[in-house]
This record gives sequence, C-alpha cells and structure tokens, in this order.
Amino acid sequence: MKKNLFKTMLGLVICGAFLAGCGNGGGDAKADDKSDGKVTVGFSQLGAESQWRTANTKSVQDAAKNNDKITLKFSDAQQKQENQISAIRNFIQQGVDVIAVAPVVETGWETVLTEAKDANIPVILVDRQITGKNVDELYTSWIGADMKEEGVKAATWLEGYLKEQGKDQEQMNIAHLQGTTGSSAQVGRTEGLEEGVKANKNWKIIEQQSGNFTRAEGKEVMEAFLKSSGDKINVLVSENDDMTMGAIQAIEEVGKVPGKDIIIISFDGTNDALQQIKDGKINAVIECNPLSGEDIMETATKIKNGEDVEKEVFVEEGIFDAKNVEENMPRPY
Ligand code: GYE
Repeated sequence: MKKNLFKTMLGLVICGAFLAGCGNGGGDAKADDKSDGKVTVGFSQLGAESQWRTANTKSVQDAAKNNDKITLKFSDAQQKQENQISAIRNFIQQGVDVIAVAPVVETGWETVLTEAKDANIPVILVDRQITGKNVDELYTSWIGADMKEEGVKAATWLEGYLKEQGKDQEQMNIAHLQGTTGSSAQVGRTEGLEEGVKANKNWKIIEQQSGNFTRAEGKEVMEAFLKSSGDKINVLVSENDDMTMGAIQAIEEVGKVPGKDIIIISFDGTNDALQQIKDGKINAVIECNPLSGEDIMETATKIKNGEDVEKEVFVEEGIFDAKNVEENMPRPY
C-alpha cells in the first residue's frame, strides 16, 4: 500500500557516508553513539493553515505513535520561517537523531541546515523543497509532491474540459489565487499553470495574488478579484482547497454560480472539496497527498541505521472531477 505512494526515485544517498560527516569532516556518526535502535525525530511543521496541513501533521504523529522505536518532538511554526529556524536550533541542542522539516518558503535555509550538518544531524525535507547554493548537500532525503507537475495538470485538465464544452476557441480570463508567496508549492504550481497559459493564446491571467493557503484570505482575495474584474472572470485557479472554499463563498455572495459562471480548479483533494465537485461547484481538483508520516519514519529509521535512502521521493497523485468523484469518496482527510 505504502509503496504505491512512490512514483519515482531519484538518486541514492549513502547515509553512512553522510553520517560520518562526509565532506564536512565532522566527528563520529550519531548512529554510532546509541545502540538501542530508538530514533528521536524532531519535526518542524510549518503551520496549521489548511486541512491538508492538519492531515499531514496527523499522519506524522500517528506514524510516530504506532512505532515504538520512534520518539517524536513536534513543533508548529505558525507559517513563520523564523520559528522554524529556532525549532531546528532547539532540536540540534537537544541532540535529536534526525531533523524533519516542512519548509514554509524555499529560500533562507543554508545557515541553519549547515548548523545541523556540523552537528552531524541528518535532515529530511517534508512536502516542500528548498533552493540556494549547494543546498543539496544540506539534506539527506526529500519526501513530497511534484508541485510544477500539479500546475501542468491543472492547465492540461482545463484544455480538455474546454474542448469537451466546445469552448476551446473562446477567450478565457483566468483569476489565479496563489499559495504562500515563495513556497515551493506556490512556485511550482504557478510555473506549471503559466506554461499552460503561454501555450494557449486565448488564455490570459487577469488577476493573480496570494491568499496564503488559508480559507479566510482566499475569500478576501477573491472578493477583491470580483470587485476589480467581476464579469470578466471565466476561470478560477486556486492553489489549495481551503482558499477555494473561501473563494466559493465570495462568488456566491455576489450572486454568481461557482462551477458554472466561473470554472473552478483547485489543488489538494480534501473530502470537502470532493463534495463540492459532487455539488457542481468545483470542476476539478488536482490531488496532493499529505499522508507521508510512515515514509518519514521509515526514512528516519534507515538513516539512523546507516542504510541507503532515496534522495527524492515523489508521492503519486491523480485528478478528481465529475467523472470520477463518486468512486473516490469518502476521502481520508
Ligand atoms: O497544498 C496546502 C498547504 O505544501 C503541498 O500547503 C502543500 C500545500 C497544500 O497549506 O493546502
């Protein structure tokens, strides 16, 4: 079951080498220090901004609870990078075996992750990715989704849908609700969508702003879109289900019919969002899978034991729309 989550595996990392301070000259491996087989994982979760995030946190906590070899230290950063940096420093001070972090934004991790490396504590990136000079050397494994591919899927789905509706030659004005600015989820999904817009000469993004992945901000930003572009909007692409829920409320409040007057594409695949597909208010949801807890614990354990792990693990994902929604409900989150 769990193996089905894996789509692609890229590269191998020899953890033993990493733990021995490979390229960094840093002392004895943590794995050699203790022999009780127990693994202490410090997890810096970025926040609790969405249903996806809540499901991800629960998955991590349940996986730790169900594994008597794992001790989990959990910290919620409330969507603030500085809180994540302090949490990581705390984990280093406590001498955890492995640090897992879901990075709120892509940049600005070099200093603190170098501190972890200098302390010989391996790092697992969860969900989102990081960028910067030589950052590949600062983590052992990343487990998450291909965000750009998700954006591409949104555009491809829209092409197909418009063809089916006989609307592929019409002008399509797109309002684009983005996730947290500078997060790899926002950057990737935006890149994928914008490629699709470039390839379709009759599509245009007429509104684009972040709603920070929350329902409240999604509603607020959609209200602003409707105020300035009102009747011109044909399509809403919203980078997560929570913002989409808020946007639907805003659309209904101005007397428009979501899913009909405005085609709506969302990301994640919560049960609430699939219910909205059933109700005709959302046209498609690009799945993003938050259930990575067991994979994180398995990877942490392998790292502690000096076994090989994959450098990048992509989670497998689908697309939900009116054609397959019934067979995919209820959702686990
Ligand atoms: O889509 C959103 C959450 O990084 C993939 O973050 C994750 C995104 C997810 O807040 O709901």
